[in-house]
Amino acid sequence: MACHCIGQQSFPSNTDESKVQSYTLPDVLKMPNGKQVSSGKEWEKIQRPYIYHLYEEYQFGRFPATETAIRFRVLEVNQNAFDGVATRKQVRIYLHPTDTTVYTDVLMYIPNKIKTPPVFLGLNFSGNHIIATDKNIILSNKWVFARAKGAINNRATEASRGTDTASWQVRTILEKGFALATAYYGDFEPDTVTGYKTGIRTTMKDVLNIQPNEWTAMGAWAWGLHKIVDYLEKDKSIDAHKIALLGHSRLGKAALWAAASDQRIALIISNESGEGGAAISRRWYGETVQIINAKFPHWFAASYKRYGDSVNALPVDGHMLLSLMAPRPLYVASAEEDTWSDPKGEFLSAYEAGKVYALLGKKGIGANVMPGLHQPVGKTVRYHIRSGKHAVTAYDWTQYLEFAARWFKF
Ligand code: GTR
Repeated sequence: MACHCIGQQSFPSNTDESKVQSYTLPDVLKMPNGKQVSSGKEWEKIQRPYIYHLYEEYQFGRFPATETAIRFRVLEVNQNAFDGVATRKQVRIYLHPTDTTVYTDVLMYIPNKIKTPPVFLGLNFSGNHIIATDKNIILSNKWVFARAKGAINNRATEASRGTDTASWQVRTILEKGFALATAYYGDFEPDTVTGYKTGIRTTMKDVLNIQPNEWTAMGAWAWGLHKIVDYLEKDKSIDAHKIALLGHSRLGKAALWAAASDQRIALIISNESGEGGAAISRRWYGETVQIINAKFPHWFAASYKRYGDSVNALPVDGHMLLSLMAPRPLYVASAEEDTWSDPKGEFLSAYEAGKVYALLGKKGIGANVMPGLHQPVGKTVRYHIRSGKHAVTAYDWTQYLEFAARWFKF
């Protein structure tokens, strides 16, 4: 047993499969009245909203019910990006009706050869400028982590450009005929305990009719994606019916919550989203509810913290979050060395969510036996585990592009 220290306190964490105790998952098809869901209609009308609200109550906080209209300004368009392969577009989305300092900048690359292509959407970790070496990407001037590459005094510098190209594989995405849209998650809320004070949970609270403590940083990032989808629906250069949302790690958790909250997102990819994302919390392996709440108290609802040492009583678990993606195509991926995210827990969760997909006439992952490395399994719900560490790699992108191409008949 390894002990994970946060400040003076240490929390137990485990990576020994033989020490994982048995657990019982909440039955995703058991309705509040005790009966089993027996039709797709019952799922849509009763069970899905019920599970969604459990997530609002116990994990992510309330998702703003007040819809707002966005305004946007195209800051820049250039048809010669990536040696003429793509059009680069940078769009500022104003989130607040009057305060023009509340915005997110979306960077898009759209393949020139394809008319209204499907689009991959994903938040990035420290500014749009990290995803490609393209010098024309506007350098974010928002707060970033001190550890972000090239950062000085928590701000990006020229040295920050192109520091995460490996995670984005833009050229490959374009070659396969997809567009890409990305924005910095810190545009919505800086990822710190006090980040809400300068983020949209404060700046938008009167517009959205929600107090900062009624929702969470994860909720803010998910809502940010929701607003980008509003924009994509207005952008005639891409097909907004074919939005594939990809999220890695903490942004995988945010992506799952965004897709649970916004069904315009047509396809979802959880890349190593781990605890609080795809993984099964009841499995004592890797990160735990207790650890994640101690380390990142701003990510989740206060009620989630009550389950740190009684995880078996938690009304939700990863398979229920994944079931909120149904019937949309869902890809869950793990990495062998990423034990912190609990690959087996991610797999089992994807497998379990298959019950809801089956109810809706879709095929999940057939067997509950984990596949070997680099052997993707499943149809509408797909899963792979690859060798290597916690990251988004070229291998992952190859699978996601193939998956999206198949589902978008593209
Ligand atoms: C870790 C955290 C994980 C995961 C990861 C990341 O520190 O414990 O839940 O979200 O960060 O986002 O890279």
